[in-house]
Amino acid sequence: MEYFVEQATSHREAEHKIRTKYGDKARIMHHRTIRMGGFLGLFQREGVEVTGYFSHEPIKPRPEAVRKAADLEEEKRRLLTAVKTDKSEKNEPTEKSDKTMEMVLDELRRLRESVEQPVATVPADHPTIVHVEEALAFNDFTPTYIDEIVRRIRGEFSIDALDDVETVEERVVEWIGESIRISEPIRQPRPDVFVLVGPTGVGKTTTIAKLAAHYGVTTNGSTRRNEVRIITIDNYRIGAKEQIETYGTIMGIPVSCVDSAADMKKQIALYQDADVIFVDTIGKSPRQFSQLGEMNEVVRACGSNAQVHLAVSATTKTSDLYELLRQFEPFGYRSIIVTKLDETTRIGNVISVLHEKQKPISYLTDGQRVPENLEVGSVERLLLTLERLRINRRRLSERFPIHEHGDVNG
Ligand SMILES: Nc1nc2c(ncn2[C@@H]2O[C@H](COP(=O)(O)OP(=O)(O)OP(=O)(O)O)[C@@H](O)[C@H]2O)c(=O)[nH]1
Ligand SMILES: [Mg+2]
Repeated sequence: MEYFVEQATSHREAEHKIRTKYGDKARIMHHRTIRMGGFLGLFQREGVEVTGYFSHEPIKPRPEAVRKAADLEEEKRRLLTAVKTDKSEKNEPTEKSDKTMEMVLDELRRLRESVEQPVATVPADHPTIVHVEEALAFNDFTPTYIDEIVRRIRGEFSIDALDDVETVEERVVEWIGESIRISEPIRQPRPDVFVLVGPTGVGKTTTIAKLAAHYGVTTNGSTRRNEVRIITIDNYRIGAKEQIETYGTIMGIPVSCVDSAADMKKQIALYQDADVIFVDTIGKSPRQFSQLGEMNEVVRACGSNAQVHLAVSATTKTSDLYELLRQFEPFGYRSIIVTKLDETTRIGNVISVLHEKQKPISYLTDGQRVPENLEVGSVERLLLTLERLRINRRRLSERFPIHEHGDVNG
Protein backbone atom coordinates (compact mmCIF):
# COMPACT_ATOMS: atom_id res chain seq x y z
CA MET A 1 0.00 0.00 0.00
CA GLU A 2 1.23 3.49 -0.84
CA TYR A 3 1.10 6.26 1.73
CA PHE A 4 1.48 10.04 1.60
CA VAL A 5 2.32 12.75 4.12
CA GLU A 6 1.41 16.39 3.53
CA GLN A 7 1.99 19.47 5.64
CA ALA A 8 -0.03 22.69 5.60
CA THR A 9 -0.87 25.65 7.79
CA SER A 10 -4.48 24.52 8.32
CA HIS A 11 -6.70 21.47 7.85
CA ARG A 12 -8.55 23.18 5.03
CA GLU A 13 -5.33 23.98 3.20
CA ALA A 14 -4.06 20.42 3.73
CA GLU A 15 -7.21 18.88 2.37
CA HIS A 16 -7.19 21.22 -0.64
CA LYS A 17 -3.56 20.38 -1.32
CA ILE A 18 -4.22 16.62 -1.13
CA ARG A 19 -7.29 16.74 -3.38
CA THR A 20 -5.46 18.86 -5.97
CA LYS A 21 -2.34 16.72 -5.90
CA TYR A 22 -3.81 13.21 -5.61
CA GLY A 23 -7.51 13.43 -6.42
CA ASP A 24 -10.15 11.01 -5.15
CA LYS A 25 -7.76 8.14 -4.55
CA ALA A 26 -6.33 9.81 -1.46
CA ARG A 27 -7.74 8.61 1.87
CA ILE A 28 -6.85 10.50 5.03
CA MET A 29 -5.88 8.33 8.01
CA HIS A 30 -4.92 10.85 10.68
CA HIS A 31 -3.56 14.32 11.27
CA ARG A 32 -1.39 15.85 13.95
CA THR A 33 -0.37 19.36 14.93
CA ILE A 34 3.24 20.26 14.13
CA ARG A 35 5.58 23.31 14.31
CA MET A 36 6.44 24.63 10.85
CA GLY A 37 8.83 27.05 9.19
CA GLY A 38 10.96 29.47 11.22
CA PHE A 39 14.72 29.80 11.41
CA LEU A 40 16.87 28.01 14.01
CA GLY A 41 13.73 27.23 15.98
CA LEU A 42 12.54 30.84 15.99
CA PHE A 43 9.42 32.30 14.39
CA GLN A 44 7.81 28.87 14.00
CA ARG A 45 4.09 28.59 13.26
CA GLU A 46 1.65 25.92 14.15
CA GLY A 47 0.67 23.69 11.23
CA VAL A 48 -0.87 20.35 10.48
CA GLU A 49 0.60 17.14 9.10
CA VAL A 50 -1.77 14.76 7.37
CA THR A 51 -0.98 11.09 6.73
CA GLY A 52 -2.97 8.99 4.31
CA TYR A 53 -2.86 6.27 1.72
CA PHE A 54 -4.09 5.61 -1.80
CA SER A 55 -7.18 3.50 -2.26
CA HIS A 56 -8.04 1.72 -5.48
CA GLU A 57 -11.66 1.27 -4.45
CA PRO A 58 -14.17 3.75 -5.83
CA ILE A 59 -15.40 6.13 -3.14
CA LYS A 60 -18.70 4.98 -1.73
CA PRO A 61 -21.10 7.86 -2.30
CA ARG A 62 -21.22 9.34 1.17
CA PRO A 63 -24.20 11.51 0.24
CA GLU A 64 -26.22 8.25 0.23
CA ALA A 65 -27.26 8.72 3.85
CA VAL A 66 -27.96 12.40 3.23
CA ARG A 67 -30.01 11.58 0.16
CA LYS A 68 -31.99 8.97 2.08
CA ALA A 69 -32.70 11.50 4.83
CA ALA A 70 -33.93 14.03 2.25
CA ASP A 71 -36.15 11.40 0.66
CA LEU A 72 -37.55 10.62 4.06
CA GLU A 73 -38.43 14.26 4.68
CA GLU A 74 -40.10 14.47 1.29
CA GLU A 75 -42.03 11.26 1.90
CA LYS A 76 -43.09 12.47 5.35
CA ARG A 77 -44.44 15.70 3.86
CA ARG A 78 -46.32 13.81 1.18
CA LEU A 79 -47.91 11.37 3.59
CA LEU A 80 -48.89 14.02 6.11
CA THR A 81 -50.54 16.03 3.34
CA ALA A 82 -52.44 12.92 2.34
CA VAL A 83 -53.68 12.46 5.93
CA LYS A 84 -54.73 16.12 6.21
CA THR A 85 -56.58 15.90 2.90
CA ASP A 86 -58.26 12.72 4.01
CA LYS A 87 -59.42 14.30 7.28
CA SER A 88 -60.46 17.81 6.18
CA GLU A 89 -61.77 17.34 2.62
CA LYS A 90 -63.58 14.08 3.13
CA ASN A 91 -64.47 14.97 6.68
CA GLU A 92 -64.10 11.36 7.87
CA PRO A 93 -62.10 11.45 11.08
CA THR A 94 -63.16 7.91 11.89
CA GLU A 95 -62.13 4.38 10.97
CA LYS A 96 -60.72 5.26 7.54
CA SER A 97 -58.37 8.01 8.75
CA ASP A 98 -57.23 5.75 11.57
CA LYS A 99 -56.26 3.17 8.97
CA THR A 100 -54.51 5.83 6.92
CA MET A 101 -52.64 6.96 10.01
CA GLU A 102 -51.55 3.37 10.68
CA MET A 103 -50.33 3.11 7.11
CA VAL A 104 -48.43 6.37 7.46
CA LEU A 105 -46.78 5.22 10.66
CA ASP A 106 -45.85 1.88 9.12
CA GLU A 107 -44.39 3.63 6.11
CA LEU A 108 -42.41 6.02 8.31
CA ARG A 109 -41.08 3.17 10.42
CA ARG A 110 -39.92 1.39 7.29
CA LEU A 111 -38.25 4.50 5.90
CA ARG A 112 -36.57 5.29 9.20
CA GLU A 113 -35.17 1.75 9.35
CA SER A 114 -33.75 2.06 5.87
CA VAL A 115 -32.12 5.43 6.70
CA GLU A 116 -30.66 4.03 9.90
CA GLN A 117 -28.90 1.18 8.08
CA PRO A 118 -25.20 2.05 8.35
CA VAL A 119 -23.72 3.01 5.01
CA ALA A 120 -20.27 1.46 4.70
CA THR A 121 -17.97 4.32 3.79
CA VAL A 122 -14.81 2.60 4.94
CA PRO A 123 -12.73 1.24 2.06
CA ALA A 124 -12.00 -2.50 2.17
CA ASP A 125 -8.28 -1.86 1.77
CA HIS A 126 -7.95 0.46 4.76
CA PRO A 127 -4.67 -0.48 6.54
CA THR A 128 -6.46 -1.47 9.76
CA ILE A 129 -8.79 -3.78 7.86
CA VAL A 130 -5.90 -5.26 5.89
CA HIS A 131 -4.07 -5.83 9.19
CA VAL A 132 -7.10 -7.59 10.77
CA GLU A 133 -7.56 -9.74 7.65
CA GLU A 134 -3.91 -10.78 7.79
CA ALA A 135 -4.10 -11.55 11.51
CA LEU A 136 -7.23 -13.68 11.02
CA ALA A 137 -5.67 -15.53 8.09
CA PHE A 138 -2.55 -16.12 10.22
CA ASN A 139 -4.79 -17.74 12.84
CA ASP A 140 -6.31 -19.98 10.14
CA PHE A 141 -9.81 -18.49 10.05
CA THR A 142 -11.72 -19.41 6.88
CA PRO A 143 -12.19 -16.81 4.09
CA THR A 144 -15.97 -16.78 4.74
CA TYR A 145 -15.43 -16.02 8.42
CA ILE A 146 -12.87 -13.29 7.61
CA ASP A 147 -15.32 -11.69 5.15
CA GLU A 148 -17.99 -11.62 7.84
CA ILE A 149 -15.66 -9.84 10.28
CA VAL A 150 -14.53 -7.33 7.63
CA ARG A 151 -18.15 -6.55 6.73
CA ARG A 152 -18.85 -5.93 10.39
CA ILE A 153 -15.85 -3.63 10.82
CA ARG A 154 -16.92 -1.61 7.77
CA GLY A 155 -20.46 -1.36 9.09
CA GLU A 156 -19.61 -0.43 12.67
CA PHE A 157 -16.44 1.67 12.54
CA SER A 158 -16.06 5.10 11.00
CA ILE A 159 -12.91 5.86 9.05
CA ASP A 160 -11.63 7.98 11.97
CA ALA A 161 -12.34 5.25 14.52
CA LEU A 162 -10.23 2.82 12.47
CA ASP A 163 -7.13 4.82 13.44
CA ASP A 164 -7.40 3.22 16.86
CA VAL A 165 -6.13 -0.19 15.76
CA GLU A 166 -6.03 -1.65 19.28
CA THR A 167 -9.70 -0.92 19.91
CA VAL A 168 -10.61 -2.48 16.55
CA GLU A 169 -8.55 -5.58 17.44
CA GLU A 170 -10.20 -5.89 20.85
CA ARG A 171 -13.64 -5.60 19.27
CA VAL A 172 -12.77 -8.24 16.67
CA VAL A 173 -11.62 -10.61 19.43
CA GLU A 174 -14.95 -10.01 21.20
CA TRP A 175 -16.88 -10.78 18.01
CA ILE A 176 -14.92 -14.00 17.63
CA GLY A 177 -15.83 -14.83 21.22
CA GLU A 178 -19.50 -14.15 20.50
CA SER A 179 -19.35 -16.57 17.58
CA ILE A 180 -18.21 -19.48 19.79
CA ARG A 181 -21.02 -21.49 21.35
CA ILE A 182 -20.43 -23.35 24.57
CA SER A 183 -22.73 -26.06 25.85
CA GLU A 184 -23.38 -26.67 29.51
CA PRO A 185 -21.22 -29.36 31.09
CA ILE A 186 -22.84 -32.51 32.45
CA ARG A 187 -25.47 -31.62 34.99
CA GLN A 188 -28.43 -33.82 34.23
CA PRO A 189 -30.92 -35.92 36.14
CA ARG A 190 -29.63 -39.43 36.59
CA PRO A 191 -28.71 -41.63 34.92
CA ASP A 192 -26.88 -39.66 32.35
CA VAL A 193 -25.46 -41.52 29.35
CA PHE A 194 -22.59 -39.72 27.73
CA VAL A 195 -21.42 -41.17 24.38
CA LEU A 196 -18.23 -40.06 22.68
CA VAL A 197 -17.88 -40.67 18.94
CA GLY A 198 -15.19 -39.49 16.55
CA PRO A 199 -12.52 -40.50 14.07
CA THR A 200 -9.60 -42.80 14.83
CA GLY A 201 -6.94 -41.68 17.26
CA VAL A 202 -8.54 -38.35 18.10
CA GLY A 203 -8.37 -39.04 21.85
CA LYS A 204 -11.81 -40.55 22.64
CA THR A 205 -10.66 -43.20 25.09
CA THR A 206 -8.28 -40.81 26.86
CA THR A 207 -11.04 -38.19 27.11
CA ILE A 208 -13.52 -40.75 28.49
CA ALA A 209 -10.92 -41.67 31.14
CA LYS A 210 -10.41 -37.98 32.01
CA LEU A 211 -14.15 -37.35 32.27
CA ALA A 212 -14.74 -40.50 34.31
CA ALA A 213 -11.96 -39.49 36.67
CA HIS A 214 -13.28 -35.99 36.96
CA TYR A 215 -16.83 -37.02 37.74
CA GLY A 216 -16.03 -40.27 39.51
CA VAL A 217 -13.10 -39.67 41.86
CA THR A 218 -11.91 -36.83 44.03
CA THR A 219 -8.47 -35.39 43.59
CA ASN A 220 -6.95 -37.65 46.26
CA GLY A 221 -8.56 -40.61 44.48
CA SER A 222 -10.36 -41.94 47.54
CA THR A 223 -14.06 -41.19 47.89
CA ARG A 224 -16.24 -41.20 44.84
CA ARG A 225 -18.24 -38.11 44.00
CA ASN A 226 -20.72 -39.74 41.64
CA GLU A 227 -21.43 -43.29 40.71
CA VAL A 228 -19.68 -43.57 37.36
CA ARG A 229 -19.60 -46.49 34.92
CA ILE A 230 -17.78 -46.97 31.62
CA ILE A 231 -18.99 -49.03 28.67
CA THR A 232 -16.80 -49.60 25.66
CA ILE A 233 -17.89 -50.98 22.32
CA ASP A 234 -14.31 -51.30 21.15
CA ASN A 235 -14.20 -55.07 21.31
CA TYR A 236 -12.39 -55.55 18.07
CA ARG A 237 -8.94 -54.03 18.28
CA ILE A 238 -6.19 -55.76 20.19
CA GLY A 239 -5.44 -53.86 23.35
CA ALA A 240 -8.33 -51.44 23.05
CA LYS A 241 -10.41 -53.07 25.80
CA GLU A 242 -7.33 -53.34 28.04
CA GLN A 243 -6.57 -49.64 27.55
CA ILE A 244 -9.88 -48.53 29.08
CA GLU A 245 -9.95 -51.36 31.63
CA THR A 246 -6.60 -50.22 32.97
CA TYR A 247 -7.98 -46.72 33.56
CA GLY A 248 -11.07 -48.26 35.19
CA THR A 249 -8.98 -50.40 37.55
CA ILE A 250 -6.80 -47.46 38.58
CA MET A 251 -9.86 -45.29 39.30
CA GLY A 252 -11.99 -48.02 40.78
CA ILE A 253 -14.64 -47.48 38.11
CA PRO A 254 -16.42 -50.54 36.64
CA VAL A 255 -15.83 -51.03 32.91
CA SER A 256 -17.79 -53.36 30.67
CA CYS A 257 -17.58 -54.24 27.04
CA VAL A 258 -20.55 -54.67 24.68
CA ASP A 259 -20.66 -55.72 21.04
CA SER A 260 -24.29 -55.47 19.97
CA ALA A 261 -27.31 -53.22 20.38
CA ALA A 262 -29.05 -55.85 22.55
CA ASP A 263 -25.99 -56.08 24.78
CA MET A 264 -25.87 -52.31 25.14
CA LYS A 265 -29.52 -52.16 26.23
CA LYS A 266 -28.90 -54.83 28.86
CA GLN A 267 -25.78 -53.11 30.17
CA ILE A 268 -27.46 -49.70 30.43
CA ALA A 269 -30.34 -51.33 32.35
CA LEU A 270 -27.84 -52.97 34.70
CA TYR A 271 -26.26 -49.60 35.39
CA GLN A 272 -29.53 -47.84 36.27
CA ASP A 273 -28.20 -46.98 39.72
CA ALA A 274 -25.28 -45.01 38.28
CA ASP A 275 -25.15 -41.21 37.99
CA VAL A 276 -23.23 -41.15 34.72
CA ILE A 277 -22.41 -43.84 32.20
CA PHE A 278 -19.60 -42.95 29.81
CA VAL A 279 -19.63 -44.82 26.51
CA ASP A 280 -16.39 -45.12 24.53
CA THR A 281 -16.80 -45.99 20.87
CA ILE A 282 -14.73 -47.35 18.03
CA GLY A 283 -12.70 -44.85 16.12
CA LYS A 284 -13.61 -45.61 12.57
CA SER A 285 -12.50 -43.32 9.86
CA PRO A 286 -15.52 -41.34 8.65
CA ARG A 287 -15.17 -42.89 5.19
CA GLN A 288 -16.06 -46.34 6.49
CA PHE A 289 -19.78 -45.84 6.15
CA SER A 290 -21.09 -49.34 6.85
CA GLN A 291 -19.14 -49.72 10.09
CA LEU A 292 -20.34 -46.32 11.23
CA GLY A 293 -23.90 -47.45 10.45
CA GLU A 294 -23.45 -50.57 12.60
CA MET A 295 -21.96 -48.54 15.41
CA ASN A 296 -24.86 -46.13 15.24
CA GLU A 297 -27.26 -48.99 15.96
CA VAL A 298 -25.34 -49.79 19.13
CA VAL A 299 -25.23 -46.10 20.11
CA ARG A 300 -28.99 -45.79 19.60
CA ALA A 301 -29.47 -48.63 22.05
CA CYS A 302 -28.15 -46.25 24.76
CA GLY A 303 -31.63 -44.69 24.75
CA SER A 304 -33.11 -41.42 23.61
CA ASN A 305 -31.70 -39.53 26.61
CA ALA A 306 -28.10 -40.34 25.73
CA GLN A 307 -26.00 -37.29 24.94
CA VAL A 308 -23.69 -37.86 22.03
CA HIS A 309 -20.54 -35.72 21.77
CA LEU A 310 -18.21 -35.67 18.78
CA ALA A 311 -14.46 -35.56 19.45
CA VAL A 312 -12.56 -33.46 16.93
CA SER A 313 -8.84 -32.79 17.01
CA ALA A 314 -7.82 -29.12 16.96
CA THR A 315 -5.26 -30.06 14.32
CA THR A 316 -7.85 -31.20 11.75
CA LYS A 317 -7.70 -29.30 8.48
CA THR A 318 -10.75 -27.30 7.35
CA SER A 319 -12.02 -29.60 4.59
CA ASP A 320 -11.76 -32.64 6.91
CA LEU A 321 -13.68 -30.77 9.59
CA TYR A 322 -16.64 -30.18 7.27
CA GLU A 323 -16.49 -33.82 6.23
CA LEU A 324 -16.36 -35.10 9.84
CA LEU A 325 -19.26 -32.96 11.02
CA ARG A 326 -21.31 -34.23 8.11
CA GLN A 327 -20.36 -37.91 8.38
CA PHE A 328 -21.13 -38.13 12.09
CA GLU A 329 -24.42 -36.21 11.74
CA PRO A 330 -26.51 -39.47 11.86
CA PHE A 331 -25.36 -39.93 15.49
CA GLY A 332 -27.23 -36.75 16.41
CA TYR A 333 -24.25 -35.39 18.38
CA ARG A 334 -25.18 -32.36 20.43
CA SER A 335 -21.76 -30.86 20.95
CA ILE A 336 -18.08 -31.06 20.16
CA ILE A 337 -15.10 -31.93 22.30
CA VAL A 338 -12.03 -30.25 20.85
CA THR A 339 -9.00 -32.43 21.61
CA LYS A 340 -5.23 -31.93 21.27
CA LEU A 341 -5.32 -28.15 21.67
CA ASP A 342 -1.70 -28.46 22.80
CA GLU A 343 -0.67 -29.67 19.36
CA THR A 344 -1.50 -26.49 17.46
CA THR A 345 -1.44 -22.78 18.05
CA ARG A 346 -3.89 -21.88 15.30
CA ILE A 347 -7.49 -22.89 15.71
CA GLY A 348 -9.26 -20.26 13.62
CA ASN A 349 -10.52 -22.93 11.21
CA VAL A 350 -12.13 -24.90 14.07
CA ILE A 351 -13.83 -21.73 15.36
CA SER A 352 -14.94 -20.78 11.82
CA VAL A 353 -16.41 -24.17 10.92
CA LEU A 354 -18.17 -24.71 14.27
CA HIS A 355 -19.64 -21.20 13.97
CA GLU A 356 -20.84 -21.86 10.44
CA LYS A 357 -22.40 -25.18 11.45
CA GLN A 358 -23.72 -23.73 14.74
CA LYS A 359 -22.16 -26.48 16.85
CA PRO A 360 -21.41 -25.82 20.53
CA ILE A 361 -18.27 -26.97 22.36
CA SER A 362 -18.63 -28.96 25.58
CA TYR A 363 -15.04 -29.80 26.61
CA LEU A 364 -11.46 -29.09 25.58
CA THR A 365 -8.42 -31.30 26.05
CA ASP A 366 -4.84 -30.15 25.84
CA GLY A 367 -2.54 -33.04 26.61
CA GLN A 368 -2.17 -36.74 27.29
CA ARG A 369 -2.26 -36.55 31.07
CA VAL A 370 -5.27 -38.20 32.70
CA PRO A 371 -7.18 -36.57 34.32
CA GLU A 372 -5.46 -33.17 34.27
CA ASN A 373 -5.59 -32.17 30.62
CA LEU A 374 -9.33 -31.61 30.39
CA GLU A 375 -11.42 -28.48 30.85
CA VAL A 376 -14.96 -27.40 30.23
CA GLY A 377 -15.53 -25.48 27.00
CA SER A 378 -14.34 -21.93 27.53
CA VAL A 379 -14.53 -19.01 25.11
CA GLU A 380 -11.69 -17.24 26.92
CA ARG A 381 -9.39 -20.27 26.68
CA LEU A 382 -9.93 -20.40 22.90
CA LEU A 383 -9.50 -16.65 22.43
CA LEU A 384 -6.20 -16.76 24.29
CA THR A 385 -4.77 -18.88 21.48
CA LEU A 386 -5.20 -15.99 19.03
CA GLU A 387 -2.03 -14.37 17.80
CA ARG A 388 -1.41 -10.89 16.33
CA LEU A 389 -4.64 -9.53 17.82
CA ARG A 390 -4.67 -7.53 21.03
CA ILE A 391 -6.44 -9.36 23.82
CA ASN A 392 -7.88 -7.55 26.81
CA ARG A 393 -7.91 -10.43 29.33
CA ARG A 394 -9.82 -8.60 32.04
CA ARG A 395 -12.58 -7.69 29.63
CA LEU A 396 -12.75 -11.19 28.19
CA SER A 397 -13.14 -12.77 31.64
CA GLU A 398 -16.04 -10.43 32.40
CA ARG A 399 -17.57 -10.85 28.98
CA PHE A 400 -17.25 -14.65 28.74
CA PRO A 401 -17.48 -16.24 32.20
CA ILE A 402 -16.39 -19.86 32.41
CA HIS A 403 -18.94 -22.57 33.20
CA GLU A 404 -17.92 -24.54 36.24
CA HIS A 405 -17.27 -28.25 35.88
CA GLY A 406 -20.67 -29.51 36.94
CA ASP A 407 -21.22 -32.14 39.57
CA VAL A 408 -23.78 -34.44 38.01
CA ASN A 409 -25.87 -34.37 41.12
CA GLY A 410 -25.77 -30.66 41.67
N1 LIG B 1 -1.20 -34.16 22.65
C1 LIG B 1 -2.34 -34.74 22.99
N2 LIG B 1 -2.49 -36.06 22.85
C2 LIG B 1 -3.65 -36.63 23.21
C3 LIG B 1 -4.74 -35.86 23.71
N3 LIG B 1 -5.76 -36.71 23.96
C4 LIG B 1 -5.32 -37.95 23.62
N4 LIG B 1 -4.05 -37.90 23.16
C5 LIG B 1 -3.20 -39.00 22.69
O1 LIG B 1 -3.68 -39.44 21.42
C6 LIG B 1 -3.44 -40.83 21.25
C7 LIG B 1 -4.75 -41.52 20.90
O2 LIG B 1 -5.61 -41.41 22.01
P1 LIG B 1 -6.85 -42.38 22.25
O3 LIG B 1 -7.56 -41.88 23.44
O4 LIG B 1 -6.42 -43.79 22.24
O5 LIG B 1 -7.67 -42.05 20.93
P2 LIG B 1 -8.99 -42.77 20.42
O6 LIG B 1 -9.80 -41.72 19.74
O7 LIG B 1 -9.63 -43.51 21.52
O8 LIG B 1 -8.36 -43.74 19.35
P3 LIG B 1 -9.08 -45.00 18.67
O9 LIG B 1 -9.84 -45.72 19.72
O10 LIG B 1 -7.94 -45.78 18.11
O11 LIG B 1 -9.90 -44.42 17.60
C8 LIG B 1 -2.84 -41.30 22.58
O12 LIG B 1 -1.47 -41.33 22.45
C9 LIG B 1 -3.25 -40.22 23.56
O13 LIG B 1 -2.37 -40.13 24.65
C10 LIG B 1 -4.54 -34.44 23.86
O14 LIG B 1 -5.43 -33.68 24.29
N5 LIG B 1 -3.34 -33.95 23.48
MG1 LIG C 1 -10.15 -45.55 21.68
